Amino acid sequence: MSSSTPPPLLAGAITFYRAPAVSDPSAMRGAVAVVGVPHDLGVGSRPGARLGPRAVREASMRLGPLDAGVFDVETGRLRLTGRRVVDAGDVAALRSQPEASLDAVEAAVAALAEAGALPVLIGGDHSLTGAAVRGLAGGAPFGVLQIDAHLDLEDRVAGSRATSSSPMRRAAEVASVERIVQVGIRGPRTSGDAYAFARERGHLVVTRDAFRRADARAEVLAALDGMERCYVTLDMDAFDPAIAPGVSAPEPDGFDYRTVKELLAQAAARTELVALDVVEVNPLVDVQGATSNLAAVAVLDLLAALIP
Ligand SMILES: [Mn+2]
Repeated sequence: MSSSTPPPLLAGAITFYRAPAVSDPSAMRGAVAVVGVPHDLGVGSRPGARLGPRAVREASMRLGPLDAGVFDVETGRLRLTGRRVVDAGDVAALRSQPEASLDAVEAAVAALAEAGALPVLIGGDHSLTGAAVRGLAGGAPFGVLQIDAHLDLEDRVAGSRATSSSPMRRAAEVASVERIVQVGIRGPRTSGDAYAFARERGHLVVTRDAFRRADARAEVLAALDGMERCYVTLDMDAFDPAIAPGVSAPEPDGFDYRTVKELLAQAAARTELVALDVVEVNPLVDVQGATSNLAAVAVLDLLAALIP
């Protein structure tokens, strides 16, 4: 079927924005490769993010395929025609084996980077980010932009290093990870130890409230300008629970969509993206698919900012 005659809206296999399903990394050179990570063994309460990849793919099916471009009504231009997007399937998360599942995430990201594809991971709980960052450890140094309600810097929770409260701590342990920028932080679940660790390691921490100030936003942009390469991790709990209720750890007073869209576009414009993940979509506590839809749209907008 040619790209000029897309299939009817409710026909066809469910892939990310109807992208072609491709499983061989060597066939993904230069492409954006979307990978699902159906893993949620890292959460402390409210499981269900393992169902996130399926829900986000399903939500994305109202558009696409992207190879025909997406008309941008703001600029009057056709976007997303300059780069191939493929759906690389799911990482094989293993029942009751969080460490082995995260090793599989690391291997998948390493294989995609080696093949010259841009990995875009759809979670899954936030623990996947530590593994994905490790998968890029062999390449050039990069910074991390984390958009999240929580610092996620706990070394261990109940003895485990593989929790959704630890991914930025795991990322900080990777030698090729330079500065970490943490935006949107709020709520009572950040410990003093985590905050002290962020300060000692020189992270830029911008709370949700601070981000209302122009000087704090300028600091974030300056930090992005200081990164040649950047890994972007978007935890859906960065958004306000009113628009993203389907997350494991909701916190009031989150971002509106426009704020996050602009931040993602600024990251795309100011650094070279090495990978993106969108995590903590939990369909079991979502309302009418609102959070899945928001996650799918956020990735589409970031890709539109990246792809001419
Ligand atoms: Mn998080």
